[in-house]
Amino acid sequence: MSIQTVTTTPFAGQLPGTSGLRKKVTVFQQPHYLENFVQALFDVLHGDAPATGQTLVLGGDGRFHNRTAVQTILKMAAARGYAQVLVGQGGILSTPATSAVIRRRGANGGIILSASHNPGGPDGDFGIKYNATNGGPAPEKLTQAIHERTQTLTQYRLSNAADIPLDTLGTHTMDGMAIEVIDPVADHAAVLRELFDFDAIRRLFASGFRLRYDAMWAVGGPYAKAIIEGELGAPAGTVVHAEPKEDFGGLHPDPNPAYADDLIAHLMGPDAPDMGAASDGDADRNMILGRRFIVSPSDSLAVLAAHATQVPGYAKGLAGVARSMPTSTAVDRVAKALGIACYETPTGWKFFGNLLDAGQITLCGEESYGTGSDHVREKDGLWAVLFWLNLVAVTGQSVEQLVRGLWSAHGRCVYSRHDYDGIPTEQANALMAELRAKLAALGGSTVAGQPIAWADDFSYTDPVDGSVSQKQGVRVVLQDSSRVVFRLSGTGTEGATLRVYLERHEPDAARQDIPAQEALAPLVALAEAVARIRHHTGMDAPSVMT
Ligand code: VG1
Ligand code: CO
Repeated sequence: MSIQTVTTTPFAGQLPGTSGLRKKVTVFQQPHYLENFVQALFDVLHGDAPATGQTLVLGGDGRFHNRTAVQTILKMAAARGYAQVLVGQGGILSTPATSAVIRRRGANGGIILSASHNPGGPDGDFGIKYNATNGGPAPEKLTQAIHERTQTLTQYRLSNAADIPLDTLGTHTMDGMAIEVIDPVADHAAVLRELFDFDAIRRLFASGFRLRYDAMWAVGGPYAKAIIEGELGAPAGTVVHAEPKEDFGGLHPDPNPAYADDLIAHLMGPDAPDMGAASDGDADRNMILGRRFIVSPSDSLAVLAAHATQVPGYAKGLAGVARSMPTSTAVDRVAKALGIACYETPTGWKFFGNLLDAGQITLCGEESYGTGSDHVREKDGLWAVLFWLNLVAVTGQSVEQLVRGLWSAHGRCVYSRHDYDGIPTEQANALMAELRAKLAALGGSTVAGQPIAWADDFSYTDPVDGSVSQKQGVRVVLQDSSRVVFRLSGTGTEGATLRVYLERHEPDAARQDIPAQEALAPLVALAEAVARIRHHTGMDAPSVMT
């Protein structure tokens, strides 16, 4: 055995946020930084014991520093006594694919190297997250324990072995630990094949249906190419920007109308395809577009729930559904009509895990372009695209018709999110503190001409394990149930991002085509009046509106 013990000292701030630990690449490049975090993770998972007999899954979204980090973690896993590591070829595994591999191979857990939708490259962001044996993101109790451990670490251990060749499939041994370089697509594809009517989708493409799938130069490319072009017969070139690049071509791999502007241009253009789709850095997010029609992620979740029984994997119906608190109430209305439960959780996929494990929900989603089901324990971009393709194929309706069907049955939840990026942290905290201090007085008052029914700071008690998460977002709800939600992002790496979520229900079909920003203008005025966004941030307008 050639294991070395390295003396180290703690780094401040190794606290995972909404989804893992995210920092600038330059922070992760500091000597001992990644090692400290991984050692803390292993210490929390295994205490003083070696990880005898255990299997770890390892991969990332291919961004800059991915390969270096993979080699380091392999050496640390070997030193920890893991029996086996399953690593994606080229160090690549999308987030949903990692979840699929953990579950199908019965692994004990997995490490995903990704900062998801954050930009990459030497000046960009890097990230690391741990998924447990159910394939889902580590719960808060675990991430908290890891953070505490990072504060007391004095040493870490790693093998002196040479790097492993990652680009070819095969098996290796490192200090007694087996390493298998696996096909990153196979397990995920097997899971998806069981859920959807691939024959119906094949017929759809054969009939001339045109899709443009923008992988945003990120990890979704290889998966979408293999399944949509390879298996489902979509013409070559259906999946664009398909080759994962270390810097995502210098772009934000964030599928929303602001950053996927190239896709929007194609779908709005004269020769627009029938459907557009995009996925993010680690391919867990999805954006869906119809021809000259943008689908709001909250509506997407509601449409999938409403039509789920038309897809083979959900033919028996849904146990229940869940959405993150800021996500629109469109899915609540569908759930009510179906007679199934709808849960409201804090932002972040980790909060769906217990409900999925307990069989209380089948579908879940977030306003941030995330949708998924109990097939894995992560949101899943390709899954959502296949679900939509399957629905279009079997209903004969276009993307737009499916969404309009939702609106005519349940009214339209007009929705938008306004992000204010790069606010100095103290100023963002001051804004939230001032808002929180006002909450008690807001209920029953009238602000900017609008009667407020109630206001609170969202607190969640997990219905399965009873754990409580407080301060999950400030809600200001009007008498007509319109609402504004305020929270600070937990995924950024520079200053703070304020997210303002706006929702208003429009039952009147004649008014459902009013552009969202226009329909929501009174709520924007309300948000400014209660939170004094201009005063605290110095910004006149949001950085991004989705
Ligand atoms: C954002 C989204 C949240 C999502 C998270 C991770 O978090 O709002 O809904 O779960 O990103 O998505 P925050 O704290 O910045 O609002 V991903 O695709 O970046 O892993
Ligand atoms: Co992501």
